[in-house]
Amino acid sequence: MLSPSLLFALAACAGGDSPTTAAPAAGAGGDLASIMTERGLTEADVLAAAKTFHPSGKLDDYLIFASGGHGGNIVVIGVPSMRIIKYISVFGPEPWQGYGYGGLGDEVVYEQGAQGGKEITWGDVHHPNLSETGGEYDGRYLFVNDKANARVAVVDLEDFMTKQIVSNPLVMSDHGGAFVTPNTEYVVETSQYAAPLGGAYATLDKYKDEYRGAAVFWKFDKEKGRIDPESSWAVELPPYAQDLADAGKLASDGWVFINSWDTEMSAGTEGQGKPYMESGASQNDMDYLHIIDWKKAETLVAAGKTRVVNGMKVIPLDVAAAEHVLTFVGEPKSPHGCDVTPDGTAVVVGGKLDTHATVYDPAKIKDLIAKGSFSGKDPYGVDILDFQSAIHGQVELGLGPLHTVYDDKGYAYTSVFLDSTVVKWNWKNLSEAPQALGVQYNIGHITAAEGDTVSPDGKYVVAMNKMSQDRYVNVGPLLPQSFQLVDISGPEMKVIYDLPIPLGEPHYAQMMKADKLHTITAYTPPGINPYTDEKDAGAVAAGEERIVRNGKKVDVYMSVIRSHFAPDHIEVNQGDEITLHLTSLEQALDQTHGFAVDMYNVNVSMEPGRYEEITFVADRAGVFPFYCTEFCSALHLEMMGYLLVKPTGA
Ligand code: K7E
Ligand code: CUA
Repeated sequence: MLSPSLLFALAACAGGDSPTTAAPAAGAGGDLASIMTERGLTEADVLAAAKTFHPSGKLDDYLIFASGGHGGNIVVIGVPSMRIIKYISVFGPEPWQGYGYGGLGDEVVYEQGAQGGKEITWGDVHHPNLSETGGEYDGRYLFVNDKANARVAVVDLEDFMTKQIVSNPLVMSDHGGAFVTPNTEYVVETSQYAAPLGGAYATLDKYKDEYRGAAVFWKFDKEKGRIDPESSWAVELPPYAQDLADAGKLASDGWVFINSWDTEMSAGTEGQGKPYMESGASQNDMDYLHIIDWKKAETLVAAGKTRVVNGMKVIPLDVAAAEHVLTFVGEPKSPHGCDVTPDGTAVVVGGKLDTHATVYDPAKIKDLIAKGSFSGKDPYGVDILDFQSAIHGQVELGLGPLHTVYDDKGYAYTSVFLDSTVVKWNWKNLSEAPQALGVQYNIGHITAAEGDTVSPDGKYVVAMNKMSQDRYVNVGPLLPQSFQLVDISGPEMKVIYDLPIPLGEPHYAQMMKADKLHTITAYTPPGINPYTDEKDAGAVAAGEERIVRNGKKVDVYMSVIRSHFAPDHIEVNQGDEITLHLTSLEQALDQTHGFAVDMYNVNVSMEPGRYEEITFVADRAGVFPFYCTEFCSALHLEMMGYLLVKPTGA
């Protein structure tokens, strides 16, 4: 094995501009210097490779949980290798994980995920957030929002499965979510485009009177690992197109900050020749940063100062304004990101149509509210704080600053969209000159190692780029999104890896130390229902397999183990309702089977020890092989059976 110093020496001697000094052609083997020459690699390239390359079997230090955008899923990526390790299906069916093809997961993806009685089978995943304890990622749960259909999902990180989807009963689309308060007391989901609350109807000329936003505080039960909709509540907001949001922590715990960008209350042309929203919503010099005192809101909810809309308790806008549960402060026009610093003493808001990042001071904000020192009121009676009195300062970062993340040394890293840069700057000492790193291209979002906790790690930032025009082989007009791993450990930032993301636009990600996970390798004892975490009443041990017929209802209690299904022969009459109760008797690591019934759109994944249940009507007569879809053993092909559906009248 090459020592690092030898590797760098080789790299150095092969660097420079004179490829002709190259030694013999590298061919299949070759030494480092000749390979560098042949491939046109610089010393910096080789260093980047050494920082990211993982020899087979070496594990990553961090995991990124990235939104899969319109894919409706989560992408799990190792850092620093940038290897994709898993997709977690959330809002749409996914065949390999057997999610949405007849098994128990159908209840989550189709029933819980329904909105207003409509089955919805995709999502626009925006912002994954990990559960926190004391402001640190605790490795237990992951929450994501679906902007398109105003939903929030709960993923259990013991088995990386989506366990719950809650459908927002108030708003039609969300954006500021799913972010958590520092002990995961709440998973917060705030609206994006205003609409009458609860799915009501009103024409656009009633926009100011009847259209509203809302901040929903979903109560999370850490013991059960589920959101408790009964104990959840919301704060009614004006129709200002609320945008990104974040929860205060440490010094600012108890507060939530939400951007907005349509204080003009433009609703587009309205078919009346008014300006399009892009211009209508960009008239005012200032929009409003919403400041919510959620601890005070809790006392109002407890005191019954709410009205119920579509089943959810809502603190009405006038009550929220009068009690200062909701207060505003101006923010430069059309802001986007809203990111609280690790110590909670500042909130950074990105400008979008402004070249600055604005640093708010929550201590000043609290003080102004306590003193009743306001500079005005909005049309809904919400008090507005004086902008200059509420900020620590502003820093010029370039064209289109969006999102901000943090390191362990007091620096902020902001994605600057139009300039295509990551800008590193000191959020305390605003006079220190910012440093920009070009990325490829049009960075939208950004994530940092442990970046949203009270103690970020530094080391890595990932630029989540919207455009990738010349980075990969062209694969047609729909290009992949692109992640670039940035090494921030030294005095200068460096891009050290490019990863294409070809399944949707990732809108955010969080990066957690991998050793915080407590994943299981099997469901123990066999027969655990992953949605109840308990051994299911329908589970069987070896020898208990059976078929129970009750009129037209047939229950099949089946075991699954290398390399057979027992029973492997099921005979029913056309029109019978079949329920298959499947128990994997496996406990060994990685011994997953699949179970698919040909022609019946039935397909589940049987991880070791897992219980699955599939109910369907045998409405098509014929002979239908069922088989294992994972190459699980040398006799995998033999792991099959027959479903015989006898035609009516035969
Ligand atoms: Cu910058 Cu949700 Cu993409 Cu907004 S995040 S779109
Ligand atoms: Cu079990 Cu293939």
